[in-house]
Amino acid sequence: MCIMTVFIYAHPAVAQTAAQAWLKYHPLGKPLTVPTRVSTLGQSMLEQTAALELRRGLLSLSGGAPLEQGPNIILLGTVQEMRARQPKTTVPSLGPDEFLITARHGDLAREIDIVGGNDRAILYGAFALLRNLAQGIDMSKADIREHPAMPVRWVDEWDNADGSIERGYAGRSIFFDNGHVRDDLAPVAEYARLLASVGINACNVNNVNNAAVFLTPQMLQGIARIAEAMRPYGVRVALSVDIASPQKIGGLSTYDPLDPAVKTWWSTKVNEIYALIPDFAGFTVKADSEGQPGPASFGRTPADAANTLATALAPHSGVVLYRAFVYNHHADWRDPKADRARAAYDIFHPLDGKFAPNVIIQTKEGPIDFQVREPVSPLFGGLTQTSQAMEVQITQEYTGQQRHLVYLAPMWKQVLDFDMRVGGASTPVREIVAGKSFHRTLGGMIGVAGIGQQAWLGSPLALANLYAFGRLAWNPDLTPEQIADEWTRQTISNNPAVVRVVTKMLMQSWPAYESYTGPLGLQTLTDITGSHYGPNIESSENNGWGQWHRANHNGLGMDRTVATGTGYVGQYSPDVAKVYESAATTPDDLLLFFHHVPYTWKLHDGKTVIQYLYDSHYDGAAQAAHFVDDWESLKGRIDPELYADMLPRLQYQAGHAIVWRDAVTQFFLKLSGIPDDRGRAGHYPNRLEAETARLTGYKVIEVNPWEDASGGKAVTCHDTTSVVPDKPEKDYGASAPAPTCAAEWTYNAQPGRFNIAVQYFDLQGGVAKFSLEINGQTPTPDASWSADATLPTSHLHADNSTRHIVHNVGLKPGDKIRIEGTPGGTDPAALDYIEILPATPSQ
Ligand code: GCV
Repeated sequence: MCIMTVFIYAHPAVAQTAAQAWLKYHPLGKPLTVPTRVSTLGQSMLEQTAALELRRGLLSLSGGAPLEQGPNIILLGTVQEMRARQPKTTVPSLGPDEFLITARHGDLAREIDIVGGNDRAILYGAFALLRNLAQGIDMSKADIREHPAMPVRWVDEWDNADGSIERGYAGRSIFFDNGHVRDDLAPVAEYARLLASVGINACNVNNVNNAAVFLTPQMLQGIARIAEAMRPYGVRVALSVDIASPQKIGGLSTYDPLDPAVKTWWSTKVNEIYALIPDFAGFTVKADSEGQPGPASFGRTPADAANTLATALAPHSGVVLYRAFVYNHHADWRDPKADRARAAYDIFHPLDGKFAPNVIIQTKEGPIDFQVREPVSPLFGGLTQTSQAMEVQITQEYTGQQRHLVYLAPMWKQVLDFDMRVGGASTPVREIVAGKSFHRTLGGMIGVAGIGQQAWLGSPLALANLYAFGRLAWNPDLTPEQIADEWTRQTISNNPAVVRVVTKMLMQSWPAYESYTGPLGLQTLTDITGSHYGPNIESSENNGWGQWHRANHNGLGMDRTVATGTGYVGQYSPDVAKVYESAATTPDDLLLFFHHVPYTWKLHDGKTVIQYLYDSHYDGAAQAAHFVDDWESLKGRIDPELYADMLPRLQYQAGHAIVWRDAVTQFFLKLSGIPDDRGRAGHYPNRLEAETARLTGYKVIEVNPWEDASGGKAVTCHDTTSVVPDKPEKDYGASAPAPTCAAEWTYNAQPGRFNIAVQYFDLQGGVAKFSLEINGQTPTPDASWSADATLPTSHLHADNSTRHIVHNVGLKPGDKIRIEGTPGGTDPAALDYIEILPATPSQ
């Protein structure tokens, strides 16, 4: 028997650390309920990592108290090692990644055993013990046995070799820069710690688009360094591959997956990879999709392509994650039978049973593309002889891009719990992807993470999504509330009042976002051909991308029924199809995904669709404003830096929710011609439009799309009268002095104290400056500000429409309210309106 005790622990000096996320280990302020001497029975790398992590965590949780030297220990080992040490004790057999945490109390010593079914399970057990301790849970009588629900628990990064990240909102890549793997991979190791702490076991490091360069010998050397940085945490590296690589980088004249030379090329390449990275996890493939090459060019199927790769990987136990995200993005929008939602099932269902055993079909949770709400992809029920994985998006491409608080676990959980009723039996998605329903050995969950150099996901609360993804992939029976509670306790505070507020905010955030961006199954009403961020309702129509909502003067929604529509509903099992085929039985939150109905269609509670659209947008925006109040209630009770970091983000969100609300309600008011019962849509009594002000220098312009500005118009401090989409505005850089423009109104209502909300456009390419004066005087310190945010789209658009509030300003009839705007760079200091609101103190 050999008990190894390692005393030395060196803290790596890393700029970006796991402590910026949930591995903070705040001192508990009370004695720990476990021993703090940590010993290992074996010498494997993962066992040693587990010991180091425990020492590091215990030291921090105990507030720096020296670790014990006495007889009490936490003992780590595999099942075999524990059995050898304690022949008289029964140590149960454990599966891969399964662990036990058991407390024993002898006469002379206390002991916590962490036993793993393999080395990695010991690390998972160590993190589980720390997770519990960090939440203040008494572990002195620990008796925990856990195993992951599914074998494949991967994150995918969409990082490009140049260091940019597709759909990433947290700065540049931690892996790549300028065509190479970065020299400093310390943040990669920190990322692996984070991933391992929630049981994620592989990371695909590159974008599914334009992947060929990642298989060059020079790049593979770098990938091997990434694998080395992640290996101590049991996180294996995978790569996205371009199916045309044999031609693009291999010099072959074809990439036909059935061509013998192509097959040999892949086998040789795979052998080269495994010589460098013996624990390489496998390949992810995006083919015949959104311009990526694929087997269809040779009349071959996805199974032909996947199996060629799988054959090359099989001798090394590697897997192929072949994405079902294959569709025609040049669909005919005039064809009422065309339907992008059908594509995955139409293409992959006929291939069921034709894939090699180490192929997993990776299907996005819904049939379109990570919209704020979609039904569950019918393909989960359509592959019973093929392993499957569900792909979700942690990076918030269509859900607010981390500028909006949107906790996605409740959405993922609904999908996991959805019963596909295959063969009329209970087959929830969580059991299908775990491989249980159809007895598959592989399966799992993939999260598109999008982490970058800016504090991992850019916004602190967005990290709850990365955490929740790992926890659900480990145990899909956890509830989103439980996960939010765990995350908050580890990240922010164990104070029950704080936990209550943060958990409530997280839980309310997805419903809120849905209600102001795309309720009733309309999908996110965003700029489909552009940023995927702000509203642009018609952008999804009249093009081949297929994210159609079919809104016209009479009604809206897409008819996907078998009887009269695209037939998509028929892809579900009969039990599910029966519910969706009829508008009367379809749940309201998916009504418009499945049915085209008149605006006056009555929902289940009797409210009309149009009135629901108005109400939900006003309620959602009000909810976003409440998040600010909720957060303000935490002042003095949480870390001041976190408080100060999050507050302006939530204030921004509250303003942008109003932009969304007004765009969608104005749009449908005009299209339907049916007024809002409550008189709100299109009526803004406290608003003074910039185009009605006395303007000095400012010019009135039409905003495109019109609904992105109040009344469709704005003013811009440029000598142009129109704005060319996505072309930079005139540059007022160093050479030309920026003019200052002004908009002035005379106040004409009740005297009193007010907040003045200024709605302006914060464009890229420079920092415009604004100031507000009352009768020539600056009323408050917050009356001057800079438009210095980084927002999408280089022309006036709801993407960059931003609200600044000047608080608690005294006004009386006859007062002159003046806004001065000074362009900076290509930002023309454009203004939409001001709004006079009841006063609140500034924070
Ligand atoms: C990586 C959506 C995104 C694309 C992404 C694609 C995919 O279309 O907008 O950026 O490409 O999904 O999942 O492949």
